[in-house]
Amino acid sequence: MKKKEEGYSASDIQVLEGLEAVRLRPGMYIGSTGPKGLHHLVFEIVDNSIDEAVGGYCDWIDVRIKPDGSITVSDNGRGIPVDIHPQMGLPAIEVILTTLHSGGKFGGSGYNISGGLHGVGLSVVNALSAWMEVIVYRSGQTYTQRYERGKPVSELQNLGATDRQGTTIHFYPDAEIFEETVFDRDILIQRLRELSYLNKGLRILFRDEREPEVYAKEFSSTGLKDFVEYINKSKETTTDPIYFEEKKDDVIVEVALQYNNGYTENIYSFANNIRTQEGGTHETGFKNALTRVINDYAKKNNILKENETNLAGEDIREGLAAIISVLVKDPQFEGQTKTKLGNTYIRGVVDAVVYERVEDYLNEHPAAAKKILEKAISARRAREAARKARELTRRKSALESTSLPGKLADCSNRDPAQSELFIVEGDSAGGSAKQGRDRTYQAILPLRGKILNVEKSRLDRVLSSEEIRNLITAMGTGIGEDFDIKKARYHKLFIMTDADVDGAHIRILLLTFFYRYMRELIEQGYVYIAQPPLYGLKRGKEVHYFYNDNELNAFLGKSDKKWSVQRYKGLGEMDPEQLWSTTMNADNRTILQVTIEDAIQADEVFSNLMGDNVEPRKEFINANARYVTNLDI
Ligand code: 0RA
Repeated sequence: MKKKEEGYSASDIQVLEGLEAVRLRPGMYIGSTGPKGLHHLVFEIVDNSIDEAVGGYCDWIDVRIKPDGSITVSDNGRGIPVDIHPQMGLPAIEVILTTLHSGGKFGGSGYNISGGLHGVGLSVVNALSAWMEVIVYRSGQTYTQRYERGKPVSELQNLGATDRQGTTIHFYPDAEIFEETVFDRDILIQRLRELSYLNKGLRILFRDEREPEVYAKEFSSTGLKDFVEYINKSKETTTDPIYFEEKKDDVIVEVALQYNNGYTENIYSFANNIRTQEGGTHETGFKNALTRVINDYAKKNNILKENETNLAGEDIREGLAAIISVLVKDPQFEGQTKTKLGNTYIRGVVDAVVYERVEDYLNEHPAAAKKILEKAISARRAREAARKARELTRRKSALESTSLPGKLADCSNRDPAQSELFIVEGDSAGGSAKQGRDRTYQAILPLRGKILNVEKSRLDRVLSSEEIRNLITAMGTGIGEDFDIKKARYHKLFIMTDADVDGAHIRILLLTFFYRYMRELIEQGYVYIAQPPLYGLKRGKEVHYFYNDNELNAFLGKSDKKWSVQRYKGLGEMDPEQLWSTTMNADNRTILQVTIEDAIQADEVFSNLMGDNVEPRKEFINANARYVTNLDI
């Protein structure tokens, strides 16, 4: 091809500069070079296949981790075009794989994924791969080409006739770029399951071929109805799923909702298949319509008297699980984590669809309507009781505002910027921490573990617990509308819990509490998770501490000596000196700062803890504990 004879043309140089920029600043394109960025490579390619499916060109996608740890993503879509691109004089596929396009893609469904970290394009994955091979089945022919670190190392070859159609992309991430190149099967599976629910009729196949015994899974769903049932699987449901899909003004709106007898709301919203964690106009439209339509129904049917005040949205959403998925031509993603849908016209579109379809449902299912209303009315009663209790504590704390909780061992320094508060699980660990600390700048507040009985209680109730009130007074900021970060008595706040399920539980509760009532603490980076060691190795006077299994095994693998190994199940097993030297001493401790994303995650986990069956809940805590332990900072 021309490259050989003419050297680099201007457009070639631009191309190489583009991909070089990606390799120089990978974080700008995929968020991070940690595990999150690594898995994002796979999702980026899968998103392209999904786009073919949304456009109606493809009905299966196959994702594999190959025995060597590389990834293949195959689909039966139209195949990436291979004809010569008129301006560039290169096959279109080579242009697509070597040029940075901003957002908008050629072809596809028209509902492009272009927000957040998504939509950066195949060329970014190519640039960050040690190698990539593409196979295209198109117009009865098979084509292939190989790239290394983003550059073609072979020409596009025709391998001959085929009756297949579609694309296979095979790649290995570049170890020069990523901290680690080992894929986590569960992360891939979670997103593939979600994508399968979001795209009904699409088959998604997954294989992990790294072990001799291959792990294979197939996802195929009838859509959001299955999704909402999956979310409610550990709950006792009180209605059947309500499901509808409608296209209005070029927007495709799809909704499923189902009530359970729990106390939380679980709303998951998506725009163009991307999870909108921070909500946005589609979620607002849904909530507004639901509140109006249920109040209107209640008044019309005399369940609420004409002069009675309306039910609040939060009353109507107690025990609600719902999925809202929209496809939008020009999605605008906003917010701190770029996961908030911003297009204002979407609110009205979703509102109109939801009002009409839920109204029809209520009229046709009076028994279900009655149950929904009974639940909302009892939620309102509980909310009003909680408000009275809160006002009481507010007045009480105003009276006692100068007195700090008796359990708090405060520090002597009065400068908040230099002061730290350790919230410690259990009185015995609290005692060790009090003895071990540097009392000039470290304060200790022990929490009795079991007060924080998250299950089956609304967060309002948690708020009325004495332990939580102690925490609020110790921080000095107030909560909710009264919150004032300038009054914070400490600028570092450490959550220090045991390395077991109860500890994870308490951590999730505290993060949820901070997220909902003291969010700015997290936004300002005041909140941390202390990292006590998991193991201590002893031999005579020599001691080594390890913070995870990998570190321990690496050390034991290199050691020819005999060590006595202690696994610390709780903080209480460490004496004050150990706790100080391993976990609290600012000169050598490891600390993890909590990000707003971690807190959102914890808030979701918290919501799921409220299930009614104990077993699934335990599994859930175990499976999700990592969200609040392995913080990606
Ligand atoms: C550009 C244009 C067209 C399709 C694609 C790219 C495409 C990309 C990927 C990535 C994985 N699978 C894919 N399938 C298709 C439109 C092609 C046309 O108009 O025929």
